[in-house]
Amino acid sequence: MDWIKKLSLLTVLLCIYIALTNPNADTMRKNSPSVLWFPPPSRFTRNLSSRLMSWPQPYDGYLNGVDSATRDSAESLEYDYYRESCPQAEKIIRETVRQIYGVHSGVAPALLRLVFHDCFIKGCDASVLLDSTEVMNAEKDTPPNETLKGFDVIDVIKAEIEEVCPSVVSCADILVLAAREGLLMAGGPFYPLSTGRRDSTHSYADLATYQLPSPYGDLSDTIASFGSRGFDEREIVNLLGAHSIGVIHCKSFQSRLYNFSGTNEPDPSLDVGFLDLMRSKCSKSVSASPSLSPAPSSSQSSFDFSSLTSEEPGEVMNYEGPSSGFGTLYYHRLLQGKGVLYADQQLMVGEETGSWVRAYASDVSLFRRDFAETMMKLSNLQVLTAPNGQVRHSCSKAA
Ligand code: HEM
Ligand SMILES: *[C@@H]1O[C@H](CO)[C@@H](O)[C@H](O)[C@H]1NC(C)=O
Ligand SMILES: *[C@@H]1O[C@H](CO)[C@@H](O)[C@H](O)[C@H]1NC(C)=O
Ligand SMILES: CC(=O)N[C@H]1CO[C@H](CO)[C@@H](O)[C@@H]1O
Repeated sequence: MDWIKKLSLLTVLLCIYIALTNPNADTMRKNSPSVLWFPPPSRFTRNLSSRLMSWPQPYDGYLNGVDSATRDSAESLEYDYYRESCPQAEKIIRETVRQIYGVHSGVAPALLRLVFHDCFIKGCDASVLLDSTEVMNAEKDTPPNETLKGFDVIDVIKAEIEEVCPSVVSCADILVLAAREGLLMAGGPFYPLSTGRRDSTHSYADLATYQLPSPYGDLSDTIASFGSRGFDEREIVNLLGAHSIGVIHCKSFQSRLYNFSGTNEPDPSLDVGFLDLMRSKCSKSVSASPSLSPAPSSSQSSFDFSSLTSEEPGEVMNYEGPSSGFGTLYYHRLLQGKGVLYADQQLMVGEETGSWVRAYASDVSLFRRDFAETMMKLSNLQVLTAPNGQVRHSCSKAA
């Protein structure tokens, strides 16, 4: 009996060794900034060895509220799926995002938000990237998608990849991988992602209009929206930590300041000092107030992404700067009643969500570990895999 145990232990160790030394797989990258992804304790890592050999697989709890097709598809993703068909793909994505980040740090929040909008509507199938056609209204042309950015970034990456391996790497994979690189550059945690997602042929404008959570949603709305996709309260509080970076434009919170729910009064839950501050940044008529977006970088730069250099006024969320603990200040501000969006501040209304806000505010490494985990889960939501879907040649057009 004993030798059987020893043999299986040896096999396990060998698998771990192979996983860690695979040159194309960036499982534990040595020089990634600050925090390496590592399986956090408790519910995430019941079993480190099986975890290491089966990254693509979601952990328990993932499946709550998600149909079985989803489970099967997420499990048919593969680690380093393009190792033979396009071994350069992940490197091209990483390097392009890094170069762009050097001139436009706004690329990180832009891609992160794009993943959220893609994965929430019919799964991570790049449906958010499609343009409208004569017969189809696209998700990107619906109200919740106003100010979505980063489409041009995806196009640049896709074009570079198409040069070396045409029609092999899906837009859906490019999007989640690029967002991960951007997050890393912005000081966020690393997380491993498996690949093999395929692209949809359709974009779901109706779903995007009604199913994306509203910035004016009550806590119960937010919980319902995320809950139907298998996210619990802890994960909701955690994912909204994405609002640590990027820009929120006046439009998205203006009626909180002047005319909340048609009352002609500000949101009564707003602290008076904070209300004044927000009003000074965001006047009643939006166009008159100054821009608070990060200064657009030099137009001489080789990357001139119009979508990343918005001139509209808004509230910059990354008070912290890229090197400080990504996430902390967002939660501290909620504790002080200074959430920018109504939906953000609502997290303090619930007992359980409120306690997670406190937990993350006081333990940044807990936040980062959970964030790595929830981003994996978000990036694996209802993916399309072969033989379904397609690989687009241009991300904005069905092949
Ligand atoms: C209740 C859920 C959510 C609501 C209501 C919401 C709403 C919004 C709104 C209104 C904006 C500002 C858009 C603008 O004014 O330009 C925004 C920005 C952003 N959201 Fe969310 N969001 C939610 C969840 C998430 C999640 C889950 C993520 C990612 C994991 C995310 C990532 C971002 C990022 C990074 C930005 C900044 C975008 C940029 O600067 O380009 N959000 N969100
Ligand atoms: C660890 O994972 C292996 C493979 O999935 C499984 O056979 C084993 O029972 C697990 N051990 C524990 C303690 O969960
Ligand atoms: C306040 O909002 C309500 C409903 O959205 C609208 O009917 C009303 O005209 C607004 N008041 C002002 C002063 O803009
Ligand atoms: C980035 C983008 O495509 N935004 C679109 C969002 O939807 C509105 C219509 O509601 C379009 O006008 C925007 O162009």
